Parts: sequence; C-alpha cells; structure tokens
Amino acid sequence: MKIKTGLSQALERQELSLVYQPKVRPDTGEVTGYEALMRWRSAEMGEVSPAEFIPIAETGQLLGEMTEWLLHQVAQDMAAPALQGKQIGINLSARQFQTGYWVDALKTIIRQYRLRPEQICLEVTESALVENFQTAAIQLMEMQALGVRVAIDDFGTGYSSLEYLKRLPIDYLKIDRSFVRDIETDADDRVIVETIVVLAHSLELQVIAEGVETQAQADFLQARGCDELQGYLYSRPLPLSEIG
Ligand code: G
Ligand code: G
Ligand code: NA
Ligand code: MN
Repeated sequence: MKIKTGLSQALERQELSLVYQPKVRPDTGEVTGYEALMRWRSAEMGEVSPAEFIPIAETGQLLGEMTEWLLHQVAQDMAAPALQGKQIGINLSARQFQTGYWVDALKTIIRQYRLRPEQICLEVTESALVENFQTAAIQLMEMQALGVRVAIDDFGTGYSSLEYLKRLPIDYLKIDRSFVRDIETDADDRVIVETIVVLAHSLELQVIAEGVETQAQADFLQARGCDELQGYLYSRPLPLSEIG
C-alpha cells in the first residue's frame, strides 16, 4: 500500500496519535514543557515515522487536515492534569508557511479552548524559515504578537544567516542533537555548543539542547548555561496516559 493512500485514511480510522517529550531545567529538574510529536500506526504498514509521512502529507491537502487534527488534540490534552501549566511545543514544516493556513487554525483553537498563547511554542527548523523567509516572518510575528513563543529547531544545521536571528521573532534556539551526541569526545562540537549558548544569550534568547542521552552530556550543557535540556536521558516521547 502506498503511504499516501494510507495517510488519507489515517485520520478517519483514528490511526494518528501524539506523544509528548519533556523539556527539563537542568538545575532543578523541573519539567517546563513538552514537545508534541505525531505518531502513525497504519493498519497495513505498522508504525510509520513522521520523518517519512510528513513530507508526503506536505505534497497535497493532507497536511492541513493533519494540522487541524493535531491542534485540536493538543488543546484537549492541555486540559489534562499532566500537562496543566506546561508549555507545549508544536512542530511546523516548511510547506505550512507557503499556505499560512495554520495561523487562522491556531488562532481559532486558542479562542475555542481558551488557551494561554504563552503556553504554545512553535518549533520551526532553520531551513523551513530560510526557504520562506518573508511569509514565515509575517506569520510568526502575528502569532508572537498574541504571546505565542517561537523556537528555531535543529539550530546549526541549516543555512544560517545570522541576520535572521535579528529579523525574526524568536524566543528559543534548540541546539541540534548532532552537536550534542559527541560532546564528550569532539572538541569542535563543544566549541560550537558554547558559541551557540553565548550567541543566544547575547540576543536574549533561551537555549534548549536536544538529544541529551547521558549524564555527562547534561553536565556539560548545564555548565555552559543551557536553559533547558531534552532527550532520552530524561524521557522518550510518551503518550499522554504515561506522563507524570
Ligand atoms: O519523533 P520522531 O523522531 O519520530 O520525529 C521525526 C521527525 O518528524 C522529526 O524531525 C520531527 O520534528 C518530525 N515531526 C514529528 N511530529 C511532527 C509534526 O506534528 N509536524 C511536523 N511538521 N513534524 C513532525
Ligand atoms: O527534528 P526534531 O528535533 O523535532 O526531532 C524530534 C525527534 O528526536 C523525535 O522523533 C524523538 O524521538 C527524537 N529524539 C528525542 N530525544 C532523542 C534522544 O535523546 N536521542 C535521539 N537519538 N533522538 C531523540
Ligand atoms: Na522539533
Ligand atoms: Mn529538533
């Protein structure tokens, strides 16, 4: 079965679900928020990774419907005790800036569920931003004016023009996990991480490191001033029912 065919039925068959991965303050261990990640268990193909199905959804109408589903699901989940008061990260892909459809969808959800905009964090990759700079800037500024937060995801891997850090409304940089992975053995990666933290803090942005798997990585990142850490060391992404 083709992924695209399966995906078009996934919504009505209720095969999509969300998992949540915590972001932790290294000094106190407090969970500040969670990143929502999509999961698809296909009847025919089993578990399919979003790395595979999101790009396919992006080629047609499906992405809009899936975004709508995700926003409703996140909003409902945010009322659960485990997520109360926590910030929830939502991933946006490049294609979404071309239609801009998500802006009105998110505004409607915030009104309908009476969400505090500050509790939503949009996670956007560098490459998605750079590819759609003008429209992305307009759409993100509109959301940030409401109080919604913005994070640059996978920071350091795109074609970073540092200028966009100045010109876009950004609250957080998420250091890509490729720089975290070899931090103990690779001096270049240590310097890159240190430099990103200094850069972010001098622009008054907060820094999150992702892909943290060992205590030694966490210790280094904390010592260098990372504000939040995320990774298997703390938790895999979990369904709502298993959080807490
Ligand atoms: O959670 P996992 O490692 O399986 O995710 C694989 C990739 O899919 C990651 O790059 C992640 O950001 C992306 N992804 C997961 N959920 C979503 C989603 O809801 N929307 C978008 N655009 N990307 C997602
Ligand atoms: O591109 P993005 O950063 O959104 O990717 C999120 C993906 O990273 C999720 O699919 C999640 O499963 C994966 N992930 C989360 N924590 C870790 C980790 O500590 N190590 C590795 N290798 N992957 C992780
Ligand atoms: Na992300
Ligand atoms: Mn990331």
